[in-house]
Amino acid sequence: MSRPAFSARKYLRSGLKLPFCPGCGCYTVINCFLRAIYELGHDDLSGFVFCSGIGCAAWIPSPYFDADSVHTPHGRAIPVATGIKLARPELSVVVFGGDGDIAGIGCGHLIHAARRNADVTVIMVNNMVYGMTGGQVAPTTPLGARTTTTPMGSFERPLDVARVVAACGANYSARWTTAHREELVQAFKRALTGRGFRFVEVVSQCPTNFGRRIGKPDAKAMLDWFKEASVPLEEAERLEAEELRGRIIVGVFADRDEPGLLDRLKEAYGR
Ligand SMILES: Cc1ncc(C[n+]2csc(CCOP(=O)(O)OP(=O)(O)O)c2C)c(N)n1
Ligand code: SF4
Ligand SMILES: [Mg+2]
Repeated sequence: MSRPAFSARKYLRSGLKLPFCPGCGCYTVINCFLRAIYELGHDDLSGFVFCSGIGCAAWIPSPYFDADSVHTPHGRAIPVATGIKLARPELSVVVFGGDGDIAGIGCGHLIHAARRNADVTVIMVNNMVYGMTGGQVAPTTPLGARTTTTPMGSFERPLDVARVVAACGANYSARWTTAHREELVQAFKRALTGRGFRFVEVVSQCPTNFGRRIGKPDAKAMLDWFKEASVPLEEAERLEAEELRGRIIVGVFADRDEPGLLDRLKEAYGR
């Protein structure tokens, strides 16, 4: 008997309505992630544990995925996920979080989990602001962008999160946008297999609390911007810093198969 066609509903709890605003990029993240799960041959989410902190993106897995999940305090999902993986190595542990959660308040955990090559997958939805709390400036806000707390434009340079994670020693780090659906599915599939720390940054639209303040009031305007601004990593490496201003560098920043934290522990303690 052939396998039924992909349906995201199959992996979601019935009777619950997703909480995101119309046009939010979180819908695309969910769809691409569940498609990756399907394409990897999983007919349900048994064998997975999802971990998330606080923020709109942190609501992606729980309670909506029909799976075991944990909510942690803001920024603390990665250490909790690492602990789950160490206690139950047979489970696949996946963190979902926003840019504020993962690269702001939780940045120390991110860096050290990447350094340790902890055997978890982290999906960071980068909407460039603190979306849930109204659109305040975040460590990922583009230079000059208007937010509620930078009405004259952000005067700080954004953190290049996927590059930092790669530099810290993670086995896999990639960045795509919600306008790159097929690339996202492939990146999620890669991140869900193998060992060590695997990180996918998804540049995503928040029309409600960011787009409308920068003259891109709906999902289409934001997706058009992502398409125009994206530049593949290989091409970006040939461009000058000034030419890269305002561009979104997409691609794979690290893809290796070094021993993960579990392998290192086994090596050190013999079990
Ligand atoms: C310790 C702590 N500090 C601050 C907050 C308030 N808070 C809730 S969500 C949030 C921002 C979330 O931003 P991000 O992680 O980017 O997620 P988004 O909503 O943009 O998806 C903040 C600061 C909190 N809940 N806990
Ligand atoms: S506030 Fe922004 S990130 Fe949050 S659900 Fe609405 S569109 Fe999405
Ligand atoms: Mg955010």
